[in-house]
Amino acid sequence: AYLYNEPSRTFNEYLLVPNLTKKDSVPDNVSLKTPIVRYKKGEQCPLSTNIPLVSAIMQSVSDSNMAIALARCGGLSFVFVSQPIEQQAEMVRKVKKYKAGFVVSDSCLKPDQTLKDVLNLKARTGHSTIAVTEDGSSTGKLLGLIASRDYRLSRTPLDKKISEFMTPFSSLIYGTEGITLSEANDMIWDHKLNSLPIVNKDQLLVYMVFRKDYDAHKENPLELLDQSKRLVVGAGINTRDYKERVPALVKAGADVLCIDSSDGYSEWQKDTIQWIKQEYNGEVKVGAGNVVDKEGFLYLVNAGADFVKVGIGGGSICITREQKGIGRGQATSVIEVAKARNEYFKETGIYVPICSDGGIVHDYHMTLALAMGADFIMLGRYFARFDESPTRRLKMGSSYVKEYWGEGSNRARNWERYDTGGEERLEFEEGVDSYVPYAGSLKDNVDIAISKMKSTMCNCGAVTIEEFQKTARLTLVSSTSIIEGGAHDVILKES
Ligand code: MZP
Repeated sequence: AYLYNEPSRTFNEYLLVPNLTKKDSVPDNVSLKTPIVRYKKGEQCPLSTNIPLVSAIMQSVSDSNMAIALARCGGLSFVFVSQPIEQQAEMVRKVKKYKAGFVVSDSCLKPDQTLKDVLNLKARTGHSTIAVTEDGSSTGKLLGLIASRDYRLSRTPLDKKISEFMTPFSSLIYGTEGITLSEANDMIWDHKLNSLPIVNKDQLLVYMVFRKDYDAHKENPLELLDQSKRLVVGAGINTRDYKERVPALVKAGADVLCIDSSDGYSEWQKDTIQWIKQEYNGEVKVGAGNVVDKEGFLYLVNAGADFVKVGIGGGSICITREQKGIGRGQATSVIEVAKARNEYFKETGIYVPICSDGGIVHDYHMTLALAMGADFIMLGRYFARFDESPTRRLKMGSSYVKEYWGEGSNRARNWERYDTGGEERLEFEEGVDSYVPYAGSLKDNVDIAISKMKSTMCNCGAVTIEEFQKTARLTLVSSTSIIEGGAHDVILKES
């Protein structure tokens, strides 16, 4: 057997060492935009997200509700695969009903105004809103109005309600054709955001993703409106029924697929990727994994994978290492695969993003994963704790918990994920059924995690993920310095 000389390591064993913080290295200047699928040097990545977080391909994490909430925050969900094909496709369709767009103007609003009228009011009001017109022209009929975060909303209860929904990346349309603005207002006041009414099938009341980096001086809002897109959603697939599942998901509008498996270094994955690439002339994007080393990465990349997912055995609900004795420390896996990704880019001019999957316990682990070279991060436990996850919330003692179970548990029965070509059943469990502490809304938690991430990047003098990956300096920590890192040698006051 080949023996690795160094132990494989986890996120907990590393810290970042600050670099020079320049005066313009401030959180507002940090962009967390990140590529999701492969692209050629000098070309634009065909699919990127505004924050580097994606939700796990799991029954207890990623349904349409989670996908809508996360896409609104600038991330992406992969709807779980361990369900009937039509049911999964329906979840994808549900997410795709929502539109994302990028139009910004500073203006005041009235439902019978044209966009031109609205723009003319800009100077007088100083309000920042987004207007959407039927034909995208400034004289077209006004379809909707979006309040951006900057919109100084405080005068009416509706204003307050709308501002509650805002994230740094999102905005809300609250008008639509066929109804007056005040009617739209009433509807929103009465409904939760995730159940916004569809007042007219053709003119959906839709949610818009507001680009944080929008620059009103450089970009024409009307041009950005023709580019108006629907919310982005991914979907998991397996290496068994892909010939039926993939066409259904593609038809439903999935933007990207990902083969979901605990061990991706297999000929099954190669066959699946190649079938998809041939069948759709290379146009359908598909990620693969999971792998933990250079060999696995290159195998999937050469098979045509659009991104590669990294991690075996590090998931919070995962007992693969205990059951089968395979796996590798997550930090070491990410570092090695990122190195292989960079070498491959240098040799071929093709950049294949990598996703660190599983094992994130603290928010700062996300930042470490990026520094180690991950382009984006997949999380299960993290998202399972929020209102938007599909599982039950229960009271346990004096606190609330949410259910969270692994795809390799008897509860999920996702034998395809652990398939080694044998019988069509889960022969033994590789995951557990558990509870996680309930943590409130996704938006509140993601906002905090993102702000910590940006703050750390500023400490390290980086304002983009690419720059951070290149310049970050990581140090291993001893077990005693981990103790030093928490509050120590003080008597904590009761909170
Ligand atoms: P975590 O964010 O909860 O630590 O890990 C989530 C990841 O664990 C998933 O994205 C998936 O790769 C992996 N997973 C899901 N189910 C199991 C299992 O039952 C598992 N063993 O390991």
